[in-house]
Amino acid sequence: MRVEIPEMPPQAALIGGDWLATATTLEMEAPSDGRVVTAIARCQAEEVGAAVAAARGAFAGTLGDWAQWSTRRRGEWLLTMAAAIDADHQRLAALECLDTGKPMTQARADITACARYFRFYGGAADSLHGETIPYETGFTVMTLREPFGVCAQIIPWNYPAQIFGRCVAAALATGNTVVLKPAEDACLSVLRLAELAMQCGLPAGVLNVVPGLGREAGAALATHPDIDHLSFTGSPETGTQVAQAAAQHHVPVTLELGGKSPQIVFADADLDAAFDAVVRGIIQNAGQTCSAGSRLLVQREIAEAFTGRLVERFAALRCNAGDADADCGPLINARQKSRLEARLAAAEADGIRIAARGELAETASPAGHFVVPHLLTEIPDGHAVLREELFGPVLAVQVFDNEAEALQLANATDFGLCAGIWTRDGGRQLRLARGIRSGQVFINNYGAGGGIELPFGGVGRSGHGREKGFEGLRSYTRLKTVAIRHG
Ligand code: TXE
Repeated sequence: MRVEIPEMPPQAALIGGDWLATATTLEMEAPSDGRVVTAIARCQAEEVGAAVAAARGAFAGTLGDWAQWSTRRRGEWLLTMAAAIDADHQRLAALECLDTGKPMTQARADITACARYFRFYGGAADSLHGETIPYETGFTVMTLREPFGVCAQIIPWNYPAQIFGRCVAAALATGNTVVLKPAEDACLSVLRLAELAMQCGLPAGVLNVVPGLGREAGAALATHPDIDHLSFTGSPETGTQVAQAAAQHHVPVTLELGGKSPQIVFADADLDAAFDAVVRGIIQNAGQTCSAGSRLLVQREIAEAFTGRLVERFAALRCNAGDADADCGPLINARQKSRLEARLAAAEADGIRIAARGELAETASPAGHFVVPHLLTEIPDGHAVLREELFGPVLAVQVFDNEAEALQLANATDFGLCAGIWTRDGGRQLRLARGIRSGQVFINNYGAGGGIELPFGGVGRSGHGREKGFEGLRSYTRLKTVAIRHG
């Protein structure tokens, strides 16, 4: 079923409660067929400066006093926003599907998740508290959890609505104000969400959105001297740049930089359940998921049979436009497509076997940025396809003999975001869960990013800091210790 073209959001930036046009705009292409569907504002340093000033004013200043709203009142606002997202579900999902090219079913799941972030953090807003600390006689010591102030948020194109929910809901629930720079490749759902936030009565300046290019609006935001916190989701290279910029002003940074996550399947596992999760973990959003299970480690006894099943399944996977709701949509743009194709060609030239390829549907547009799913086997140890994030529907298979080898292979990457362990052996589950170097471990399931409630973030090249769940709420506050000597 084709999805109707939704009404487009404003071609402007949201600054201080007003939608402001910029001198120039950026055309937005649909990745499924290359059609220009609308344009977005192209903010420069001047607009970013105005947005930061508005966020400062709304935090506690000329524009308002968001930080002084009671936690209950802020929570209620978030719940109102969650209901507005639900009411706008069809339009938001259609925008997300068109803009990212992801299958409509996935786009719908993303909008549902976005609403859940607002509902979860709306409910949690008045449950976060400091502590009292036993100290010397005659003292009472307590900790206060305070908002940072102005939070800068730079988000990517792979899950615009979900990441908006994850970052904005947690920051607002804790009393911060926000300047958000969405990705130039996909941000239509974000602009619509910002429109909804204003319709739900969010005070002017509490949320500001400055669309534009990374090297212009993004760099201006990361280097701005008046931000108090920076949260970035994207590539390790850009993550390094923004963290260096923030360090100039001693601004704390949360970095979520992707991964090279393994799924480890032992011979004693529920192999049907593992099989489905392994396939889903890599084709979701055409593999453009930070938590994609892009490596399969499979025990030798079952390797041939398990891989044989994967060959059949991969050959049957279909790619098509987002609204055709196939197994995979396109990649986000021509650059990501040619980057992935070059890596696949290099892998083949290095003798890696392409054991199976999916197919492009006959109705798919030749102008879409499609790369069909690939299953790679016979990979030399340490090859780039085992270490680098390919960000496409490509599963790299390795075979292991025993638990020790599985652990060594799982940790043989600089990334460390997620891992899946499939075994019925309880001792092995716990040994591996402890031994694996990653922010999340799933045993006999693979959450592909995990739920809203589960703390999420990486180690090593995957970044640092935690978002989602209560931990995400804490990470948008800083602790103040108050020591009272009363005798
Ligand atoms: O990322 P960038 P790209 C990984 C994935 C992908 C690769 C490249 O491996 O193949 O990164 O994608 C903004 N100052 N991930 O080039 O450049 C940019 O506008 C400030 C993993 O799209 O990191 C966008 O809003 N900001 C990932 C955001 O940074 C800058 C999601 C991400 O873009 C900037 C996306 C600058 N100098 C890609 N340059 C994940 N963790 O899920 C760019 N930006």
